[in-house]
Amino acid sequence: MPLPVPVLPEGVDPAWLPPAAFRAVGGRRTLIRGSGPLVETVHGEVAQACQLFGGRVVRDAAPDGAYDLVLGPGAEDLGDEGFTLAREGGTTTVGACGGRGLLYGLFHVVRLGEDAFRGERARVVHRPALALRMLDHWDNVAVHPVMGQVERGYAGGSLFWEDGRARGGLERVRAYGRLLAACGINAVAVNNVNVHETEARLLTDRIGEVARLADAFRPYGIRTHLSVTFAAPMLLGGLLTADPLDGTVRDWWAGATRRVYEAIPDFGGYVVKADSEGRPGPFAYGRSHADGANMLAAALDPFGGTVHWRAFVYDHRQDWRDRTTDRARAAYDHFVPLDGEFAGNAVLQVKHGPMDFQAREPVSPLIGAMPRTRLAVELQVTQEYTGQQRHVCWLGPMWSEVLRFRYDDTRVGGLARGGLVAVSNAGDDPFWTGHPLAQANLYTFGRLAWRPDAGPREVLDEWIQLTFPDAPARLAGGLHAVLDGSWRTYEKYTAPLGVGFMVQPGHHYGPSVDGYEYSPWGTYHFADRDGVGVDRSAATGTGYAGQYGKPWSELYESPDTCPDELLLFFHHVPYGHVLRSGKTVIQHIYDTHFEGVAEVEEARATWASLAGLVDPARHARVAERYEEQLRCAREWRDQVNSYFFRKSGVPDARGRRVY
Ligand code: GCW
Repeated sequence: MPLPVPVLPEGVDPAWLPPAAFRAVGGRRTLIRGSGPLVETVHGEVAQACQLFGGRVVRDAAPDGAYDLVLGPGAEDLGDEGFTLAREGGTTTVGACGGRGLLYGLFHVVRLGEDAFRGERARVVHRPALALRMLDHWDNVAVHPVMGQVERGYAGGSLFWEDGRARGGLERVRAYGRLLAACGINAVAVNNVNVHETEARLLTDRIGEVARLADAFRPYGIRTHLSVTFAAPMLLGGLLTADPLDGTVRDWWAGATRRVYEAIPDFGGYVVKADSEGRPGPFAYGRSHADGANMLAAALDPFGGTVHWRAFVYDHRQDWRDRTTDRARAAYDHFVPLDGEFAGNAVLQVKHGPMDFQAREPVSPLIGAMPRTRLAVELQVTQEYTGQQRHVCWLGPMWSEVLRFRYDDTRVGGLARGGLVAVSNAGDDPFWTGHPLAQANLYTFGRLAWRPDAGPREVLDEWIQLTFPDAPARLAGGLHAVLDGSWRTYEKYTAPLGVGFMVQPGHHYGPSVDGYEYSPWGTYHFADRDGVGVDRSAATGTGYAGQYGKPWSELYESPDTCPDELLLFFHHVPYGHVLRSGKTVIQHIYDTHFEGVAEVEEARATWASLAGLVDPARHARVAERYEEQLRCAREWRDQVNSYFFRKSGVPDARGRRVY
């Protein structure tokens, strides 16, 4: 029986799967062959498309030339997720040996639209570069007094949890799973890595609620994961310890995990934030993070599950007077000595930068330094430090730079054998992501996880074509104009030259140059009357630059060779220091801040000119957010420029207004 396509609740935006995106498929004759639950999903998709556009879908007949599209078992083993695509003699053929592969093949045809049915196509094999393409939701079940329901969430409440429990109706969760499958995502963690007391129970007596979410995701090939607290044996099991080498603790985890699999046979595994920002962990027992991760890996192993152990471990109670401790060093210092000690089903999940999702950071040196460990790289789709979905900031180019970064001869995208993970930006907002254009970030993440070397601009093209299927060239051009350079624009009007963290403490929105300067979080810029930046060189600084292999360690070591955009991350330099661009640091600060605001003004005008080409509700929502982005960008410009003018006493060479 074909599985009906989830029905979007009234008023919810179809994002990149509007009905019109299915026109090419829906107007044709399709044959579907094979069996299994995901084949029923595929059938449901094609059947609905045919209903809309007058085509026809047949099951399990012989492929006899009467069909425009044949979706069915392929000739070779491409794993569960791969598929082939070819076109010959007027028939387009998708071959796959797994249900997921067939579904991904169908969505690929949808992306191609009419092109899928033109001319001839030599057979091409499509296979994801990374087996795990995962979204972590920082959703709380109970609304947290400080963080709200979704920690760092800018898109309303949780898609999963409402009034303290899993939502009653899960049609929207099914629709979310469908959107995710259409961009290649295959795993979701349904609760915050900061596991509070209510959420801890999802592992045990409340696992039934997680099982219902898993049921909603399964038809679109998505496995469900759960964040758990390391202290669970004490909190939930009444034990007196959570020591990972203690027999009773290990037994407790084995039993709890067995019961999880009784409820969710295809459960993906656990996500753990331990010894990080106050969360419990193995350090309390004098054990290593490999001991902690391996205990959970052992509990999951009989069932094929994986533990995602986060490497975000640093001292968040640092004394700002202490210049010897460098937060950027922490993950490497903690984890590199453990290389080779992690179990085969333990994945070390590493943030892409050494600090914390700033608009500009170097790529974490840890990623290239653990060849005997399965690593997953973690990105942040939710825009905590990049405008909180009030600002347009398309992160495709940033992620692409990260994924293409080469340590010696291997790219990050190749080192991430454990997968690519991101913190989701979706919530129960009618546009899913608060800012309608932030949908592009979610889509781009999925596609880059499938193919880390894909060109981000082409991915954006796909998103535009799917989301606005009948877009005239002027609309597509306008969308590129406002999105393509938006990350660089954001970088320009916020913290300069890689220094980071000049944000308002706590909520992290808007400027506060010294907001984190005297804090315990390890986030400093050290600006004084003579200069600014953090000396992280090996020769005179914290030694962080020495955590890279060559050529990076050498390149970052000297201000003469360090790339401009990271200069203040690696070096403390005088305001008059001349950048590789030929400008002084202080003039660069002034210029980029004026430029950044001018670029936002231009983008706002471009968007205004697209009225009439975009549906009015979406147009209005974006227009309204541009007003806020511009207000905030001006605030950034004036605070940052004034701050550095007052510190340095050096006026803007172009005499513009600085306060
Ligand atoms: O960026 C910081 C956020 C925290 C978050 C933490 C983490 C979930 O400000 O809100 O906690 O990172 O990644 O664990």
